[in-house]
Amino acid sequence: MSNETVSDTFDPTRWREVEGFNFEDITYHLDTTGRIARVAFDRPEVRNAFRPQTVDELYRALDNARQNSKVGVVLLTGNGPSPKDGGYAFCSGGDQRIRGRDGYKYAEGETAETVDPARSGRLHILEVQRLIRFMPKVVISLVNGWAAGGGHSLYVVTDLSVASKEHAKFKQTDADVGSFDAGYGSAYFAKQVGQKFAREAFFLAETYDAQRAYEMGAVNRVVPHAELEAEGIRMAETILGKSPTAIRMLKFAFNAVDDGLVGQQIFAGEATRLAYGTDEAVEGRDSFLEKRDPNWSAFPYHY
Ligand code: S0N
Repeated sequence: MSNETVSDTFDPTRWREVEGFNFEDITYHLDTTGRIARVAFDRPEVRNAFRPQTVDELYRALDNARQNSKVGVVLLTGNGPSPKDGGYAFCSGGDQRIRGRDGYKYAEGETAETVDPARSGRLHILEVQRLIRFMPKVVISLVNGWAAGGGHSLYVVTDLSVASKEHAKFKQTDADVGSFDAGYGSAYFAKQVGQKFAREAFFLAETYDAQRAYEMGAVNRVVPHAELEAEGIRMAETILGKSPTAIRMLKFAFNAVDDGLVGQQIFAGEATRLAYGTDEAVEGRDSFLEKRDPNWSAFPYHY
């Protein structure tokens, strides 16, 4: 496992690269305890814009973290600064250089004729948004620089956000480039900050800074840039001191009210899993397997 520095906020003594992925557009690390994952955009020369490959890699890393039963918290951030001009970015959204007229995103050398529609990943950043939303772990965005367009939507969808005092900048540019995230990126953002500001952010696309984001309740904390990842790790360690089941049920409870039947389904799935652990559910299973009527007499209708 390599632990070379990937970003100016990265402490190489805390992290080990997760082996076996050979990612090009992101980096994926676990901390030395194996309980915190760090996933970072790694295209600082384009302000961490995502191309289809980036989104594929992001999904794979996040899903790996989701399935790792030791990992309880995921930090999502952007590596940097840019070697070209020193600029900082969390993520500047979809890579506009390879955006096709039909909505597909082409890889280098691909054309409308050669692209495989199944691989071109049309709008599949939304699958990443849903993975962040639905994974049973806390996802914390560490906004180290620009959060623009689809990058703005990504920080919105994370559970908690910490912003760099010096470098975090926010700008919802979707409408500038003929794009619109009409789901979590806008409607859920409005739930966080209120309708008036959310509409202003999209309709005017003016830059707002970390302090403004904090005052609106869009980010939880603003910290000096040099302390960004340390603060993320501190928050993660605090969360890891709490009951995994309680944190999971709380996350899904917070989600449920905005996620309709899908939110109810996810919360209910966790409730069912908990119920399976009771003597009552065991009696139901055993009565079926033993081909007898269930005996519910030991189980109260009211506690
Ligand atoms: C981020 C901004 C404000 C930073 O400005 P700054 O610091 O002045 O830097 P620049 O000189 O502008 O940029 C430095 C270099 O980086 C390149 N670059 C920056 N952003 C992108 C980008 N998104 N795509 C490609 N290249 C980018 C610059 O070109 C420059 O390169 P050089 O040095 O070679 O000139 C500023 O950069 C900015 O405004 N960026 C564009 C932000 C933007 O409009 N993003 C796209 C918004 N739309 C989306 O993200 C789509 C949303 C989306 O993906 C989605 C939503 C819902 C459903 C599906 C989807 C989906 O498409 O999958």
